[in-house]
Amino acid sequence: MFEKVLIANRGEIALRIQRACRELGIKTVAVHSEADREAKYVKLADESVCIGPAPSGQSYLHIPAVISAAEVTDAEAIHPGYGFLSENADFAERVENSGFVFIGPRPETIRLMGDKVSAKDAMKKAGVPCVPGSDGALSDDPDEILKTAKKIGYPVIIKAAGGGGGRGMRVVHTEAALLTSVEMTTAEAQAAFGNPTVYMEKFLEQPRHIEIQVLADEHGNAVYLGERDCSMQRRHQKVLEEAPAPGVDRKRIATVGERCAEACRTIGYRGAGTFEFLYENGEFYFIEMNTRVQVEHPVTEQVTGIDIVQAQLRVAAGEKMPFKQKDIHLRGHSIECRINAEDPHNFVPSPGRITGFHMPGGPGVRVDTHAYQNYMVPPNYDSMIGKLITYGDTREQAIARMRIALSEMVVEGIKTNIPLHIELMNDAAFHAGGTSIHYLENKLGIVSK
Ligand code: MV4
Repeated sequence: MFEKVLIANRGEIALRIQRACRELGIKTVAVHSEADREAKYVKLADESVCIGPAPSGQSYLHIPAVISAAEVTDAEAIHPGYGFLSENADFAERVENSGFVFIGPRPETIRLMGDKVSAKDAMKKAGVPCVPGSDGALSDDPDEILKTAKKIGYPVIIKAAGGGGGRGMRVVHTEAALLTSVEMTTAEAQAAFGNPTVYMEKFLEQPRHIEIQVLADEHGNAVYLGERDCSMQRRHQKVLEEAPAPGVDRKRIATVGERCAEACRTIGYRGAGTFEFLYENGEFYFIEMNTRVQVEHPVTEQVTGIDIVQAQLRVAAGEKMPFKQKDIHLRGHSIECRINAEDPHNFVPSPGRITGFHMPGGPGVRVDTHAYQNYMVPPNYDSMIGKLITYGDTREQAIARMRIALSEMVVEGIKTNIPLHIELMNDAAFHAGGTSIHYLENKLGIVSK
């Protein structure tokens, strides 16, 4: 196992990774910007290095600063967390070329999955069910484009190969609108990602967003850790996630999960990863793969009993996974509410000093946060200040515990989205389970795109 790991991230995930390292006897190096100097998790780390001013472009995204910090502290490996440099193949490559271990997949894998056309192509070849579409990049011949759309059937969606996570897409409802839409998406893709490649898919109107967590080692072992339902979202920001996904046939999950694990073996995947699917009318359709640990990993930890961050550290150190698929059993239900420093009505960020802070507890309650009484939420980063995760034998019990935990939670001095979560815990459609990706935006009165 590593002796010392550098954590190239901030906030709750920096603390989460630090705790996993500590449990494995690994020393930690925190890197931080000037805005995060006083953060408690920075003080808790064995060592810390200031890597630049508050703007993330000059600190958390500044590759030479992160690598220099690893050099001066003599760290052996770098954990990128989520966001920032976590899915940057060039960063992973430079980490490795500087003699450090990148805690994640090989740079080639990150690159393969970063290009959504090559990702989908690889997954289709590996037997993962995909959304019907153009099978590769869209031709630049107008007749071919029209023919492809006719074969798929309208509505279709045009997506940028360099996009993902909701960036660079356009829905097309009629043949008359197709060619200009393709042209516009191509131009935007070139401008935004430096890659004009676009592809076409059947547009699914009311899907759910369900993802499958995988874990793979360097010795050809790969498992899936069940699924998460992440359909409750607003403008591509997840608000609440749960595991398992309510009302989905377990046999279908097992089949698709096994395909994901098999795909990992085929491409030589290493580490934790997530297969994102759209789910509609009982069928799964692969859209993208995430090659990092995700914000919502705790709900999977709660229902599997597996510490995903520890597993990342172990497989990065070359260990064999200590479990096989037959050892993995889902038990109970878990829900995560993302707690954001924002106005619950208009979602405008609300940074500032937390003047009152009390966290809930009791059976089946987990709080992952770096915040505390008097903590100053900086205005420079994502507004998420923590996650409230509950567990129960049943979904009803997890919801009941969430409702109680939310009522106990006190965050004063800034606005938070706690009132929104309280409202969701009393929402009839949420109670029924299985709402689509458009449910929350419609409930909030936003006309979805
Ligand atoms: C889609 C889709 C419907 N049909 N693809 C948005 C984010 C990116 N990861 C893929 N996205 C979508 N792709 C087809 N063929 C609808 C979305 C989508 C969405 C997906 C997941 C979570 C939230 C979403 C919100 C709007 C649109």
